[in-house]
Amino acid sequence: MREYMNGRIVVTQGDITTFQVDAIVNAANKSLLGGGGVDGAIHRAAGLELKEECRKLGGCETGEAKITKGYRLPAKHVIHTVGPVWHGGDRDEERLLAECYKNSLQLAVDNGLKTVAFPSISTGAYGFPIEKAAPIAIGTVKEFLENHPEIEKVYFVTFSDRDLEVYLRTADRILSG
Ligand code: AR6
Repeated sequence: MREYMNGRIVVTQGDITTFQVDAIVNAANKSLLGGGGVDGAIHRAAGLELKEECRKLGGCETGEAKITKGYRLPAKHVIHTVGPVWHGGDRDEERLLAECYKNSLQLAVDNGLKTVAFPSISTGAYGFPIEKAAPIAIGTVKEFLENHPEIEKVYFVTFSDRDLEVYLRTADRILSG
């Protein structure tokens, strides 16, 4: 298993639904009622109670985040965030993606959570290029952690081999300088 660790940030590969952390982040859609990709995997693993709680949340705007319990997941909570759909880069996509990471971590802090695992938000069905998304993800989290010592560990959980390579290269560039 290839992994990169620098301080409180870990880049790794795997199925995020297996992570035993205070919260895993879900790359959801505005309805928060489930879908494909990592969202589908999380809902399948958590069980139907997750959808019942999500139904009460009244959806979520792009860039924002909402929290639920983890139900049958090993993770205690799920933080649901809605990434931007990539339209070419001129619709504020980069700022909105950074907001997803910031608002998810702020919600973790507000709830006293210390370990958080992120998937690569927006880079699947929503089409955000991974080469552009990875530095936003890692750079935004790095900056947040500098101001929030209470978060102990953040995992970037990549799924494909190619995404892992991009994240490893990006982490090396941004974090070990
Ligand atoms: N663990 C970790 N990462 C995963 C897993 C998993 N089990 N499964 C997929 N990925 P996507 P988006 C990776 O499409 O682009 C949904 O239908 C996947 O390889 O899940 O933000 C929602 O309901 C990719 O790298 O999310 C929305 O409608 C990354 O997760 C829409 O897709 C994100 O891909 C959101 O699209």
